[in-house]
Amino acid sequence: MSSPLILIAIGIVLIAVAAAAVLLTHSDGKGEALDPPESRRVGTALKDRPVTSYPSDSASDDSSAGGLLVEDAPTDSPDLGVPDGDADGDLLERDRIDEEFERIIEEERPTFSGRLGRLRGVFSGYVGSILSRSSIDEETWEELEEAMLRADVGVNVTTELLESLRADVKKRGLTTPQELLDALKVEMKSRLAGPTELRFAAEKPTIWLFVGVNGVGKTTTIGKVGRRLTDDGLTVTMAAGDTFRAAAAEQLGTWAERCGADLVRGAEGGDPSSVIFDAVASAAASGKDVVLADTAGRLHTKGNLMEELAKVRRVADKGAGEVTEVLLVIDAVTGQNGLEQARKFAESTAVTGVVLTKLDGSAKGGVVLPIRSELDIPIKLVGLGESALQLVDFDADAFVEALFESVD
Ligand SMILES: Nc1nc2c(ncn2[C@@H]2O[C@H](COP(=O)(O)OP(=O)(O)OP(=O)(O)O)[C@@H](O)[C@H]2O)c(=O)[nH]1
Ligand SMILES: [Mg+2]
Repeated sequence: MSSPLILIAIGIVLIAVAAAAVLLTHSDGKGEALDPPESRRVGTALKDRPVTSYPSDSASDDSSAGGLLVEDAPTDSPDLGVPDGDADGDLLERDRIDEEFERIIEEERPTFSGRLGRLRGVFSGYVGSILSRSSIDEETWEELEEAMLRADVGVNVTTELLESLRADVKKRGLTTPQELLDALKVEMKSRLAGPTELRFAAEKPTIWLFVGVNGVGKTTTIGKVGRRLTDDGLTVTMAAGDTFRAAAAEQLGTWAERCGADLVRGAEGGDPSSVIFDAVASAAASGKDVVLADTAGRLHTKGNLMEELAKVRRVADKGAGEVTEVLLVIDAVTGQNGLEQARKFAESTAVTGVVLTKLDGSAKGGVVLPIRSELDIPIKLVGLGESALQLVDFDADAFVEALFESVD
């Protein structure tokens, strides 16, 4: 081979080697452009994640395994032999980002009217149609009735409320649909109004018991109430009175850890009364202000389970302090069945107030009207999401206004 040809061949080989070197650098996991470090990937994912969808992303039918709670479980996991160095750094970075993300979520303290979700504008279609009429006629009354039944106000209260409204219209000589709707709003607001504050015992500890059917949000509500109390500078003991499943105590433990509350738990399958009794004794001994007692979800139709609950309530009152609230947690999605739940739980545990959860996702909140007016139980709190701050005092005015609000 002549020397120019040799030179050209050497040149081609050199170019090929250089090209291969460049390709190798970009495909070995260290090249920025193709594969950024783990921490940066997490950061990007965090930024791209829509903040408002996080709570519902974590929703799960199996509450004990609910994404948010399990993700945030205490990090005292056993040593898995992960070498020190980058892996630890990445874990720390991920923890930091998770904490930051949670902080962003947590700062999202909702307003009552801001997150009424599907409840908002439940009546709005009817309102538009009623207002388009020139007078109050039979069809107007029919439309009002249909609107109220759809919002789960229930037949009894709807009939009774419309009858009293008819009398009012006659007595005050109301003629326009606008006057009629205004009168209906006033009537609904006054029927729903009631005390929302949670009462404290004269002597510590105050004991609040949370009861309700399965999966309505009892444990989550305890976590939120615990957060509210500790934010106010009070000290809290949580009692894991749901002894049905070990996971229930763990779920409560996660909430306790988050807000710096004590947790008292018993053996799985143990007597819930004694767990709560022990929690009250422990709270009294350490001077805690409030005991928040969880109970296992139970069907209101099961007599033996309702009796067990009556015993829990009696025993909780036996030691130091006093049970000043028995809060019945009702899922807004339940609709009319919520009334029956309230009736049965009130019979066995003298319910002092209702917590209506998941109102962020339901248009069926109207059941609070019969609960308030037929059973005379005040609606005290409303759950508007899954995270710690998404609990607000019930606001009758805002609730009724949301029902009537027009949504375009
Ligand atoms: N969207 C929404 N979800 C909620 C709310 N409150 C609770 N949840 C969710 O409802 C599910 C059940 O909540 P839990 O607190 O475990 O219910 P529980 O009544 O303790 O359930 P059991 O102990 O099994 O009877 C979980 O996924 C919660 O995150 C709320 O106000 N809004
Ligand atoms: Mg629970």
